[in-house]
Amino acid sequence: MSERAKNEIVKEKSRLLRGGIAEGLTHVVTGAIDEDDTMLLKFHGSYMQDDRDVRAERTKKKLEKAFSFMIRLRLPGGVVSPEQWLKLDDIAGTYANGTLRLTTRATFQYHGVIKSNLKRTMQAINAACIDTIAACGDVNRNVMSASHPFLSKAHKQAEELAIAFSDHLLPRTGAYHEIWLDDQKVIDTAPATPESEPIYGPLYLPRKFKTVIAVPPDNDVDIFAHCLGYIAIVEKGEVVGWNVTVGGGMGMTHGETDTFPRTADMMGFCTPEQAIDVGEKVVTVQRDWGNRAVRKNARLKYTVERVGIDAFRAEVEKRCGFKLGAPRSYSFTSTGDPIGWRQSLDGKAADRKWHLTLYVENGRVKDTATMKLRTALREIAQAGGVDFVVTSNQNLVIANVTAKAKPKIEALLEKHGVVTATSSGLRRNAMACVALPTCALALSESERFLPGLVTDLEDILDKAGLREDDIVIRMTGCPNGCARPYLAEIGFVGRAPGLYNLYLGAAFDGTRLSKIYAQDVNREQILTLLEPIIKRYAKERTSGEHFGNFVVRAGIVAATTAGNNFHENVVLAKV
Ligand code: SRM
Ligand code: SF4
Repeated sequence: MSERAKNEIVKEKSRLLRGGIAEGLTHVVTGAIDEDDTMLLKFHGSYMQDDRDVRAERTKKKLEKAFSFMIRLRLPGGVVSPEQWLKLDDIAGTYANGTLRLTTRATFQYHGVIKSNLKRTMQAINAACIDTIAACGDVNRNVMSASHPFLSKAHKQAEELAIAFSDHLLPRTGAYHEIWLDDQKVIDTAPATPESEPIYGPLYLPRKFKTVIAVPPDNDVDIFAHCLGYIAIVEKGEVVGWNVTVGGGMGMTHGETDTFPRTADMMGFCTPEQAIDVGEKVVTVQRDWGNRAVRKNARLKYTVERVGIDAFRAEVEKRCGFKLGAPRSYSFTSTGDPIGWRQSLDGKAADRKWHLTLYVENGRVKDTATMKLRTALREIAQAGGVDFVVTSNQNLVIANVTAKAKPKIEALLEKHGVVTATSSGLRRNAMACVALPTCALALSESERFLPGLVTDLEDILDKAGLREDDIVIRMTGCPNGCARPYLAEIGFVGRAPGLYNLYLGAAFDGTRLSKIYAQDVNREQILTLLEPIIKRYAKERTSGEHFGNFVVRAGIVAATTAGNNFHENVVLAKV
């Protein structure tokens, strides 16, 4: 590994993530910032983008691209108070494009913030006692935990670990506070010893690093898609320890078989007291062993694939100074969110609070002519007395509702045309990444395309009598996998405008990846290909058999095994 990836040099020269960001913000002749600084900006939670809908027209007119910035919040555990909701909503209207975007990693994104408003927006976010530090970049990013922290004591413990681990791995540089907050400490994220990075070192990690925490039987966080995962082992309502997984990830590049999605390996069991230490050591092993020469192979999944789980575990144990236990038994049932009302599991029945999981199409909180979701949520926040929780499926939980307040919330949602049920089991389990017009890497539409395709598929499901069946469907506008499409029973990955690769056969509980079934298919071809499979599924499935398991059993696609042979045994359908 003699040569280093360009990002490594940018990080090294950055003076702990400062670079020229502060100065670049003052240049008024351009809406952009310097290329090296765009890399560093990610560590501060923001990406420079341009509106791709108008890119060609502006190029023709010899105008600069329509630059703006996406901002992602760090929100471990995903909970915001009504007061915070109101502030976040204000920011969406004042500085962003009038929408809040709930992400597949259970936080918020703003789109369309122009350079001259970037600092003000960062300050407004921090004034809501939320920050954006390390929401992106080569660091431990936002930590996701099971979507219902208020459901039981164990769920709360998962949220607490998410917050503690996220805080423990925050970069210690003072750059963030210096650039965005003029060194004003709004919340306690400012470092005690600003100018050293005791865990990361000056080069931070070779690549992004993602941590999640699951509470079985729900695998809503898609534990096997992430670098580091903790699975709660619960006895008598308490977490007695965590099974630890390492080496999952989704991203790949079309046509490059040395890049691939991978499900995480089980590394072992640790006690609650050991959890943060074990996670920190996983991070430091990846810091030292990760590939800093070839960025496309720099994620932890490639390190684990290269050295093997036994060698990786041995190094983590050596650094911890203790051995991990054998993994305890657990089982997952699904990766989706149970849409609708749900009551806390702990406590006396009469005292248990209610939680409403709202399906938010592709996570976009906005007002339309028929459905005023943003207004409804604003009014619910104004009334107070609830919490909001962003889920890892881009949905939103209105949490901690009393039995008395329940009908009021329902009435408010109804008043603004917000439907609390989904039109089908397919839509309930649908997710699409942002893609066009903001994502620089999008090869095709996703968020703006999937809802219509689901409507078309609903007609086919209707004919097969499957409208209410839960089937996981996900789409991304490129192979990076932001909506975890390779863990969907039906997955689409963008190839070019209007064309997608179709993947089938992932397990409903998130334990097995899919396989490619057809390449470069358009909307019509997708429907033609899926109709007979859906009909066959309706006729031939065994009791309780999920779609992904059926297509593997029926030999429509081969199974991707635990060995992650994603690119092997592929037989493409003829179109
Ligand atoms: Fe992602 C890059 C959006 C979850 C894998 N992702 C991007 C960027 C920032 C494009 C870019 O680099 O210029 C996208 C911004 C689009 C926009 O306009 O907002 C983007 N990713 C998203 C979000 C917003 C999708 C969504 O619709 O919700 C999700 C934000 C999560 C968050 O809150 O932190 C999002 N991205 C994911 C996930 C899912 C997950 O983590 O559970 C993955 C797959 C898991 C994984 O990391 O392996 C994912 N995003 C990527 C990759 C591929 C990484 C790789 O290993 O190859 C990229 C590209 C990159 O890093 O070079 C990427
Ligand atoms: Fe953009 Fe690709 Fe991620 Fe979709 S999957 S948001 S197109 S990077």
